[in-house]
Amino acid sequence: MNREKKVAFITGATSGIGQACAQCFAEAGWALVITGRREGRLIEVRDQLSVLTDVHAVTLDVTDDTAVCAVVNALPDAFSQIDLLINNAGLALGKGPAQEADLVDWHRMIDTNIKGLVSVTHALLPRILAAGPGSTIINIGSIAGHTPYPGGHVYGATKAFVEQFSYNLRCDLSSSGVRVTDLAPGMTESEFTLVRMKGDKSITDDYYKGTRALMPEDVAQQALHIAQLPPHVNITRLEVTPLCQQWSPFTILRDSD
Ligand code: NDP
Ligand code: 8X3
Repeated sequence: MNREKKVAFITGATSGIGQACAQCFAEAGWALVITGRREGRLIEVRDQLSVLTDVHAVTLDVTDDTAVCAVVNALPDAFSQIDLLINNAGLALGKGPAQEADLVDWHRMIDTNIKGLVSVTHALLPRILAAGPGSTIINIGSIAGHTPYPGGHVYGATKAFVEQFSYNLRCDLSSSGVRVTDLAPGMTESEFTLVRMKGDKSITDDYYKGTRALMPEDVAQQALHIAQLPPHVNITRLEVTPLCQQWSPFTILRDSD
């Protein structure tokens, strides 16, 4: 492997935004560590991208902090210095009101979107610092971390954590030259809604029908832009939405409703 290549470590690279980031950074000449739980998908992505760059693919459930440490400790030498971490693995589960939500779903979102992201960051920080000035952490947040909506309850709250954690990390890391960004997309057409709706394809299709949502590649392009900026430039938060996604007026509940 050419050691001159920068290395990007991407969680959740088996579909959607993570997979698009893997493709985009491979095309830009970065070496990749790609992870995700679905081994078959991961191998497919690795095989597609290996023609473009050096790829180390390893199955990883980010909620398993022992596995996170094991994967990081076992990184091959050529991939051991991490210039970019994209903390992308995440999910929403359910979109009904809080009072009808399943506690198991709430815990899974917290375990994945908060605890998983924190575990991966903690395990990789020494290697990101070793990569030196200009290295970058991109945390995939969401507009849901900023804008409340019915059914957003724990999902939105996990993304608010991602935003604040990103800012606080930036405070501690900037003197080392490490940049941190909360990249916060809006509606992006991926497997996200299928997962959120527990495999209900008709709800998923209806959700995207008649829209021109962001595609995962649109978000990946933003990640590449952030990572390739000069080392003194830190995008703190980048919110990106499709043009078709718009704010609404406040809902006013009236006695007659
Ligand atoms: P996808 O469902 O297409 O991708 C999610 C990825 O996360 C998959 O690769 C999945 O891999 C991985 N993942 C989920 N749980 C775990 C886990 N426990 N351990 C490891 N990997 C896991 O959705 P998106 O690409 O849209 O979502 C990516 C990120 O973007 C998420 O953090 C999401 O919250 C965020 N986001 C999405 C938006 C959207 O509208 N789609 C908008 C704003 C933010 P596998 O199942 O193989 O483990
Ligand atoms: C997902 C974006 O608008 O579905 O993070 O909550 S949204």
